[in-house]
Amino acid sequence: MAFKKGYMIVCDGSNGAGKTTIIKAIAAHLLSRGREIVVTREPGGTPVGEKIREVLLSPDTPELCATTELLLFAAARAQHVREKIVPAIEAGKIVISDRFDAATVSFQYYARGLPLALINQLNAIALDGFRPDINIILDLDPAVGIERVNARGEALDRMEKEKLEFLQRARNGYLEQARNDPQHFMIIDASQTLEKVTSSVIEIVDKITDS
Ligand code: T5A
Repeated sequence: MAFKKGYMIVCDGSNGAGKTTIIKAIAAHLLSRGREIVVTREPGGTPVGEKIREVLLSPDTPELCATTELLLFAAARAQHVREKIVPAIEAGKIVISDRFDAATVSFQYYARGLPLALINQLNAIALDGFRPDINIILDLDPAVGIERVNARGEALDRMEKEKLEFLQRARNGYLEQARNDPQHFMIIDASQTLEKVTSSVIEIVDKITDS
């Protein structure tokens, strides 16, 4: 079958909810259907973005102020959209991103408390008119998510070291965004078994990419 159109699928949600794991499953599924894919992440995805990621997530810089944090997420996104995402979509590929612009609304507005108008303005500059086809939100109690990250045996990053109430506010931010824009957001209960979460996500991906 000839595929003409590129798409962008974002997998986002609570910390440790299983995004990385699910993205691998989506990628394998799409490849098995003959689709060309690009797997990427935020912050990061480009050489510049990955350098910014190090600054943002290193637990060694707890002094990073909220405005600097916001500007760095936006800067990484501006580079990501222009260097990687838009060219891939124009080439008919399916881009799967681990987090994207909704994360800034959840973390820097709902959790950090920066002004929504400023965040929307910076996202608009970074996105330059682009928007993903769907945000699949893996929803999980952050306490459970952090337990999963701990069980993975890795150190917590600067954001994961925030208080649970902060992570809870970010979680609520995703739920609120989904309520306000059901056309572009799908919530998946990430406390279910991995098999269940995977099959629900694949169903959504197929609906989007077969359309
Ligand atoms: N951020 C990001 C902002 O503040 N603003 C922004 O604009 C952006 C873009 C990014 C951080 O930056 C913040 C948000 C984040 O705090 P990240 O790498 O996206 O960092 O952060 P995390 O969400 O913390 O990502 P993790 O890699 O830690 O978690 P994942 O990818 O969600 O989880 P994953 O797949 O590694 O799974 C965790 C463990 O759980 C198991 C897996 O096997 C693994 O061991 N697991 C399950 N176990 C049981 N049942 C299931 N259903 C499971 N699914 C996975």
